[in-house]
Amino acid sequence: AFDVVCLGESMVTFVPSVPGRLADVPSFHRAIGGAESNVACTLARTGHRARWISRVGADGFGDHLVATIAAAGVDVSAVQRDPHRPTGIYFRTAGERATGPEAGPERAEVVYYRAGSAASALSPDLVARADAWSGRVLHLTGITPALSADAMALTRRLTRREPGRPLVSFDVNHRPALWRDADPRVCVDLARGCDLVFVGEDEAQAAWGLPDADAIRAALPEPETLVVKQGAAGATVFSGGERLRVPGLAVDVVAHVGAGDAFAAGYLSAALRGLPVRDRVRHGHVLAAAALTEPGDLGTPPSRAHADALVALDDAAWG
Ligand code: KDG
Repeated sequence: AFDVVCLGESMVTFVPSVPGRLADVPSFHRAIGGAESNVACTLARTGHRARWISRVGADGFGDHLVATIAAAGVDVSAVQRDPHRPTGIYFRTAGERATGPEAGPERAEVVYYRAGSAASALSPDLVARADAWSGRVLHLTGITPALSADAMALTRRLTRREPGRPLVSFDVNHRPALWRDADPRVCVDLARGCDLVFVGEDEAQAAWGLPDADAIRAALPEPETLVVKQGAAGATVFSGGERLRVPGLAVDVVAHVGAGDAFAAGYLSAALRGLPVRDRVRHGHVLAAAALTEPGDLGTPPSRAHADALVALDDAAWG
């Protein structure tokens, strides 16, 4: 059995050679993106048995995704190839800096080419329950229900409370560009069916109009654990009736992309190892800090021993 099964769309992503508006970028280099496979790759690299379930086209981009994710040590045996639909791709701006002399008004731009992709056909009929349930944890995100009616139906099915299911983890991952024709508040209902939920305070405000951690907990009372990420302020975690604030590490942000996935992977890794809740959140912060300080979607996580050493630093180091 696997430690974690991550299900969702991955894309080939094109990272600009220079910062600035997409309109001005002359060239791009190829990388991979996909919130769920990012979590799977990071877990595999930190010593866990991870599986990624998805669909890709029978095309070169699909070959590249499957090969790259497999090379990270992730099981890809349940990934389907669709001869009729392409692999999704996307472009986004690079070089976003929150602090320092380069700080500017520049807004991140994201352009997806994923409508009608192979992964948008993910559906309850195409994903066997035995595969989705083949790990101790099933990790999903709020990106999948935004892909298509089929992918929404699949997410509904997998977030239904049923006897014998694994622990279901859900990262809200609000992507405004995917919710132009639908109401992202549906993710509140989906999250309520999960056991562990990750959400940014900023995205809960944007997607659901909920102002703070306590309002989010009030809307999501069912999950055993709710982790509300609060950027530089750290995170507030609600778990088994407890409410705990866990400050983060201060870093000079190079790019936010991928940090949420790294946080989820760090948290899940520590949870699988049976560490206490505070240290689960600290492991999330450590991996997020590593991702925030480099430009790609999927960074290189610190080793388990290195992360453990950072988590063990005394409170003064932790804001
Ligand atoms: O979490 C990072 C993701 O945004 C990126 O890798 C691509 O999955 C992705 C998406 O849908 O935006």
